Amino acid sequence: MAHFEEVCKQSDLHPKPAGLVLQYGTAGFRTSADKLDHIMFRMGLLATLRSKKTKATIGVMVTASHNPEEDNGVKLIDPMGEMLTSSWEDYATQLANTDQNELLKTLKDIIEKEAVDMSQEANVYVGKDTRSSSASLSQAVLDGVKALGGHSKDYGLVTTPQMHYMVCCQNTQGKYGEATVEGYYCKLSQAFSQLAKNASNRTDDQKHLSVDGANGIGAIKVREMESHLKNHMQLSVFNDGSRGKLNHQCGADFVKVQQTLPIGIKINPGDRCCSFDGDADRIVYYYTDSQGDFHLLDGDKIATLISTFLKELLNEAGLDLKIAVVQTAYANGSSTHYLENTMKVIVKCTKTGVKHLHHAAQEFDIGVYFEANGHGTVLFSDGAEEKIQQLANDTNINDERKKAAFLLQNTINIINQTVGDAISDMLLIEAILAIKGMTVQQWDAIYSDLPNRQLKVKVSDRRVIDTTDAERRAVTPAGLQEAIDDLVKKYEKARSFVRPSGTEDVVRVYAEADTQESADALAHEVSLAVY
Ligand code: NG1
Ligand code: ZN
Repeated sequence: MAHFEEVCKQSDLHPKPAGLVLQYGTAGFRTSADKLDHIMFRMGLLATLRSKKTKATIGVMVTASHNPEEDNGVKLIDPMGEMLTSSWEDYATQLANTDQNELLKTLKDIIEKEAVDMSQEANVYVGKDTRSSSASLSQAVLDGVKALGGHSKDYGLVTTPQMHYMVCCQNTQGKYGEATVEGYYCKLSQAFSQLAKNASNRTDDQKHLSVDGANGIGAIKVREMESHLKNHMQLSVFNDGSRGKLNHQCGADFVKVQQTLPIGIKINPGDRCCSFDGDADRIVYYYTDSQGDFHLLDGDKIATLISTFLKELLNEAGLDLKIAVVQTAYANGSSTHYLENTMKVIVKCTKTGVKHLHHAAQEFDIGVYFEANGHGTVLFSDGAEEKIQQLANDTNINDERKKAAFLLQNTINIINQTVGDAISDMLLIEAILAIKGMTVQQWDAIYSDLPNRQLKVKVSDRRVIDTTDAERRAVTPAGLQEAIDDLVKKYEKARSFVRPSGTEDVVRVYAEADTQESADALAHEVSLAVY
């Protein structure tokens, strides 16, 4: 077939460096940008096949999120805006690693195995972050789509969650919203202004939020969003890419892991601030107190705020819907304790990686999921959305129930249910704080975090560590878990675990304990046990 000849011809322009082996992991492919041209071309091919197979539009996002500017990466987005299904992750890895002269054979194997109808039309949406390498790499994706005869739409610079949103909108025939960046801003800003109506008069100070854009795409997009929010919010955007380097000493990952302010942000004690990561799918909040001490409100605090708000609304609305919070092993022990024992919601722990949390959250009427690093969202089942809709349309209910149903309806609209979204999460958090008349300090005081520490350990082969129980226990190498258990026993309120990173060539160590000194010491001792 003519397309296969074209694939051969074009793939010679995107050659694979000899000996390079990469794996499609939790965050797709991610490595230094100079190794990725052939990967991008081949992911254009794969996205085209996936589109033919699903008879739907598929998304491709070129980004390496919070990694340094020199890196890049790529992720495929499935029809409902979710992460690429696991069985196709293997095809992605096969295609990425096959030698130049075997590419066609590998491609044909996938076509045969999946019985892809090659006469079916294919549509692929492509987006990219602000990295200097992203322009040529996203062009390589477009080349791949074209070589196999697919149609593509280049969204240019967008956040990762915006790309997920576009794909979902397109495949649900506009039911989720309009598949344009403008449509995204309109949907979210309308929901925000409806929610903000329920906040008592806010001062300019209360409307003010400082945003660290990580010198990335989020800074550009939050400014575009702001113009749609009229006078409902006042943003000061720092690290907007005009001077600093992407993710360098700034952004959500830096702030969370270093537990400190990002570079370049000028704030007063008590000011509410947040940081996005490099592709704006994560957000963390923070402030400094009058002593200059830094206070972080991470994904766990965000999940607690959102689930408390939703639980209260469900009570007021008189709706019997099951709400759960999904976390990972990195969730602070205090948050899990508070959610289970004070709020009395179901808490589930899954393996690291958004797709695991997303799937677990789908099992409930309302599933709030957040990684401690600030990646998360809320999922409403179809049944839950219907019940809320019905109640909002019911003319025979009292004003309190009506108001709760209205707030729930607009909460659904402000949330990007396809994936964690810094801009959408920020708007929801701001709306909740405004409606509850809560300061960032009051939010922080809901529970106190256990002091904690995260470390990275470089080992010769991180795959020798295998884990179980949602990554909270190591099964190999022999003796490691016993050594960790012995170290943990030395400290109060302590917990520690190790796991191989899915995105970096390191082993991650996490420890928490009653004091920062103990958490630091435990993390250090456990990292020595990993060698
Ligand atoms: P790894 O490198 O597997 O720990 C990191 C984050 C994940 C997730 C992915 C994808 C931590 C501890 N890990 O995974 O939560 O966000 O990156 O970006 O934050
Ligand atoms: Zn990200």
